[in-house]
Amino acid sequence: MAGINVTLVIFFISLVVLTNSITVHPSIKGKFTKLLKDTHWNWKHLNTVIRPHGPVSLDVDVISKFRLHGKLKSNNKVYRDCSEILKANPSKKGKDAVHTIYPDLKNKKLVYCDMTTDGGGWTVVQKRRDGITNFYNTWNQYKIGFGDPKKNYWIGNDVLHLLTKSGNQVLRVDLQRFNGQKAYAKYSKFSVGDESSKYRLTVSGYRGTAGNSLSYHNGMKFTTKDQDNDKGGGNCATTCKGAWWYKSCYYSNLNGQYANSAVVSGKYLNWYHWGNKHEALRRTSMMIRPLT
Ligand SMILES: [Ca+2]
Repeated sequence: MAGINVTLVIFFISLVVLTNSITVHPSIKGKFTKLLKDTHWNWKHLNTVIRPHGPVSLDVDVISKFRLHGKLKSNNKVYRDCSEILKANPSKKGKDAVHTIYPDLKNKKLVYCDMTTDGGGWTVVQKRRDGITNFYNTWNQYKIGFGDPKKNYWIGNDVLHLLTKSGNQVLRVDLQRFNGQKAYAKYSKFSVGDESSKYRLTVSGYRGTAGNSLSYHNGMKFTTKDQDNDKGGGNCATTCKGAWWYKSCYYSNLNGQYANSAVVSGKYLNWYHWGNKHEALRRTSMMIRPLT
């Protein structure tokens, strides 16, 4: 008898902020009490608490000692990614900005949305602008993500898996040299496995102007300085000062060390086939959106 599910749809909620939590406005409690009455059970509404961020959950204690779990559908919309945000809000086209997304519809993540490039709706998963953010990080840091979506960041491999597991995601990589030249690479298929697969990369369907420096990494596991899953003798993350789907070792190294000029060396952020050299790049970004 316990664990009865009720879906309560309320289109407008007003929130009153209390000390450590947010409780539902009395108008909702009234609707909920009515719902309980209509079930002909001996319910008595004692408490309603919702979490301030994410899909709203509701706990209600009842006098019969059963516990009732309900769901509130509010007008605080929850979006899985930037493409959903743009679809629901076409006026955001052309306005790149940081947004909150809910890749699993539960946990939030701050990301940068590119609403301009190639029609917009892109969720940026990697961005390098300058050298202030360290990318020579551990497995766990790459797992959860790090940095600042406004500047330099890695979205996190768990979220990358959640966003791409449906198998219909397009990847776009944008690159800029220190002399200002730009190029891009687009892949019609991009997905990253879960942690048990070591975030294995699946990528195909290249087109673009930068050259295809990612297909070499197709099928590879992710490697960090503290977890060697590559095909090379040593640890490629240590050798190349980054973290990537290294093989032995790379044709792309977008999480490599940041240089302040176009130096040529294997440890910097690089997309080899753009010029066929290990020239350090000034700016990079990787972003995804569903194939349409
Ligand atoms: Ca190795």
